[in-house]
Amino acid sequence: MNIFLSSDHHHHNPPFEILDGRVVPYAETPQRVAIILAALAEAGFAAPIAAPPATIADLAAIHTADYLEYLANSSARWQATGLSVPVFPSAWPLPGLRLRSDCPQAAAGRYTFDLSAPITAGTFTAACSAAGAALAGAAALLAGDTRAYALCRPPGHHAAAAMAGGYCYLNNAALAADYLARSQTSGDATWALRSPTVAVLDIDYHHGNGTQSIFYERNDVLTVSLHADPAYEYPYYLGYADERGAGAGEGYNLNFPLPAGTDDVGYLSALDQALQAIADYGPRYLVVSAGFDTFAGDPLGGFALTTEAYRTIGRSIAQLGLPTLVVQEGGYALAALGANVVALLQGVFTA
Ligand code: SP5
Ligand code: ZN
Repeated sequence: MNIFLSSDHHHHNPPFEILDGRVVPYAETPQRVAIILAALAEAGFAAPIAAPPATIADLAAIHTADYLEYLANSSARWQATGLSVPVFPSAWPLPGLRLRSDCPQAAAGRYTFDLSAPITAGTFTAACSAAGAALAGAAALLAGDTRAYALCRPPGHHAAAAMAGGYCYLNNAALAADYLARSQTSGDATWALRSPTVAVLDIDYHHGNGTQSIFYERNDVLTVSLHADPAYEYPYYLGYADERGAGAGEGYNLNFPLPAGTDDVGYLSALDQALQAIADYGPRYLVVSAGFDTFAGDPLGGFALTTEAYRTIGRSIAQLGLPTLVVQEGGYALAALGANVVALLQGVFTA
């Protein structure tokens, strides 16, 4: 079992975000990775491997060329116009409005869906590093490892093909899942004639709207998400139970919106249903979008999970018996983050 680290993550450290109408310190900090690394070392996990950054060609598997060009160059363009970074949108080309302007402000609205994804000079470098860690984890599974953990920062599950939001710029888990789904497995008669199928299980507190949208019309990647009901929680516009996929992907997206205050018992019972759906699908690989903002003390969350729940979640995931890549997403209760990650990984890796 290897741990892959986005070693360039610290280049991304925005000073603030705008949350529910207030300027607040940015919750998705470099300190999160430092805390997780210290806890993993303390628990006896092997030292992490620094993954090479993803290339534009790697990213183009999921993201559009114009969006990648925007991520790479928007902060320089913003500054060249006399604006100071970070890049934040202040207007959006919503239906009925026209996107004709070449201004960097117009592009910011086109490619960002909220006020939690500012772009600084180092954001793209960090995001490529996170995507590289996820792809290295996927490659480890293809090479025969049964478990891997990608310590990605910034996280990814809110990022769509051409949209940043919710601390996410590149969809690390989606890149890994797509890479696995496109792989050709040699020397295995059962799978030699077709590409393998993949399930993505998203256990972050927030719905993985980016991951859902990327795979919505595909049946080779089953997407399953447990999250706070979007009727009362971010991202509000996606994540409802009646969103089940479209076209060839109909039936291959499953949402489990959960009530405020969901505790270990309620969560684990929904998880059992989610895992049963994955078992019924019978994928070759599993990618877990692992957020820890379901923890009782999380400043952004409203669930009540305990540290022990993450160990149980990990064990239940392991019981699927699938080669599994765990990808780091959210989790902002810093005092418990290390213990929660260790508990999940011990559950996954030692079951
Ligand atoms: C990766 C990830 O976890 N991103 C989360 C981004 C959430 N941003 C907006 C959250 C709005 C929450 N409203 C406050 C709820 C306090 N209980
Ligand atoms: Zn989250």
